[in-house]
Amino acid sequence: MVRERMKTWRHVFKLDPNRILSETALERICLSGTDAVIVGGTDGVTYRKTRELIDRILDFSVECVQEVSVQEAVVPGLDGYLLPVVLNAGETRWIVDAQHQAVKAYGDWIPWEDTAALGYVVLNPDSRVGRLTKSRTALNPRDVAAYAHMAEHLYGLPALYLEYSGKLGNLDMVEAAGTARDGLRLFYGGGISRREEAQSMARLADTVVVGNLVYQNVEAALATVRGVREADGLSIEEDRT
Ligand code: 1GP
Repeated sequence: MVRERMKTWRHVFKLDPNRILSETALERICLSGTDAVIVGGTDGVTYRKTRELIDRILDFSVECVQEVSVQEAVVPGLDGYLLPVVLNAGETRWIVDAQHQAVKAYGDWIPWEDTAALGYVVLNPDSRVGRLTKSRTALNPRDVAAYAHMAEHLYGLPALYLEYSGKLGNLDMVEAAGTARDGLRLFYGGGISRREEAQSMARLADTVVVGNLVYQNVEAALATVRGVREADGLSIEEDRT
């Protein structure tokens, strides 16, 4: 079950079907020791592009799940599917309507045991996802803590995802969510560009997500895996490929 497996993820890479990644870079990412690769994006996500990227990732043994933001782009047969639910979205489309349409369209074919919702709180108003969802980002740590309580106790979501996409997050906000949650898994994503940043976030969040850096500096992206392992008191061999 993806709900259970995601509890073991400390570091994940998020790869965007709409961006170009060389074979060498993809291989290094998949062999990096990360716990999983999430395939998903906000712009220009099509079935063809998603399928092509996923087929390339499936050449490796790393766990690969799809984050479904466009229902037409769903690729069958994967390890898992994550459905974002943007808790602070300004439009119901991103909270319930898109999910309703997807479930209506796919009906009985949805592998529920391998499908989980991710409760997003989008915190960067300038990000593409922030603009698209019209998220209410003027939040303080108490707001974020309340979302964590709601996600866990009202909605029974398996995970809350603090999404700073493109910008490094405020540690107080991450800490507030981390303190408020109990069994809920806390994902953090946004703006990680160095090993030390990954390490700091891994001390506050359960799962650290690295996206953009993969396309900017693959060497630095690989170092974030080591940063997260170091936060756990582990070390992995330097990647010299
Ligand atoms: C994006 O949270 C992820 O959905 C990762 O953010 O691209 O800024 O690393 P970055």
